[in-house]
Amino acid sequence: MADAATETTQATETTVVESWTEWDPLAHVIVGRADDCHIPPAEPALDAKVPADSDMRGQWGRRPQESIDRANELLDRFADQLRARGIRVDRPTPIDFSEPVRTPDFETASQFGCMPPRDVLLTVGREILEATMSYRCRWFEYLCYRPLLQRYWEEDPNFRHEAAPKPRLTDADYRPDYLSESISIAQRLDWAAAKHFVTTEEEPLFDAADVLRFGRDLVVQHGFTTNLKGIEWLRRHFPEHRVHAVNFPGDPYPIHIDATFTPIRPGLILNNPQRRLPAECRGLFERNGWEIVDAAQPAHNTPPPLCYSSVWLSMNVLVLDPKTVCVEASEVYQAEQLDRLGMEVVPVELRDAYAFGGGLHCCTADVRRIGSCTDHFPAG
Ligand code: DAV
Repeated sequence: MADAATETTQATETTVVESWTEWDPLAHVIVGRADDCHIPPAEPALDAKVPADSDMRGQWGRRPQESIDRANELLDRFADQLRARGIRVDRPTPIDFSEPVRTPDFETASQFGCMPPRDVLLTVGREILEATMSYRCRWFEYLCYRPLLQRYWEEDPNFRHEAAPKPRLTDADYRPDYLSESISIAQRLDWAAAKHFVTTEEEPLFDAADVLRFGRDLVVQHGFTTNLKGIEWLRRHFPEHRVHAVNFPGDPYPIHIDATFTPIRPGLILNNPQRRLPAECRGLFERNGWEIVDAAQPAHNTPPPLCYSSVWLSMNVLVLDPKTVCVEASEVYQAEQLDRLGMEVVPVELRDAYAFGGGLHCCTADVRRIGSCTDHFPAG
């Protein structure tokens, strides 16, 4: 628990929403909650992500209470660790995820949760943008963040609260060939290399966790959860930014960029060695002297039970400032590598919360990092 003095300081602190990068000094952040988290019923985009042999195939419903309590214990402790470093931490307000989602276009029997705010909220400068999302079960997830966003809007006269157009998510958004239960990994890799993803180009779709912020530049993953129209929508929405589409052919389930490509500080990016950035996307980084290094191997051979994410959550780290990074406590190889690269490593226990939506980067969303809109790629 944060002590009373810390709480008081934080409560009286002026709210400023502003964050331009993944690494500027973190001052204010949202940390998700595991409350009431559900395994959602089958739907096209979600099914495409669940491997044929996964323990999640065919089951859905509320997650066991002990696992929810354990995940919340870890998330609360992480929030306290950040507060102890002087970072202001806010938490979302869960809605009833057992409620179905029903719109004129589709219906699904339950929702998901609000552990990973990173998937939903994209902070770019003085704006927080609610992503379209691409899963039906996540249609209403933004509601969990509305109490906070409303408060920021009232407290910070420069805060721009934006929401991307809600997508219709009819069957036309999803490719039927991904519905088969027996797609081989080789087939998936061929499709990923050909940029044949589960989402079609019916309408703009993006999850916020497919976007990385590098000051004036935004790097966006084209994959299952973000389509080319979603990237084009971001380009038109942020006319002062350069928006770069990237894809990672080695990933059979390309959702979210944050276990694949992880900027650590200006000039340094970790890249998943099984999902290397292809040559045609490397120019921007090479011309500007950025180093892209293979991330260390994960410490685990398998993800925890009932988890959507891969073992590469090892590289889903949260940078606190260009010299300090939070790494999951059991990910010893990733910690060693970052230490060797000159970072101070802060271990944070989170593995038992992975199943609720990801790692340290996923379970947070920036409200404020101290910095400005810098051009980190002056050579274009
Ligand atoms: O490797 O399973 C996880 C990303 C979660 N935001 C993976 C990607």
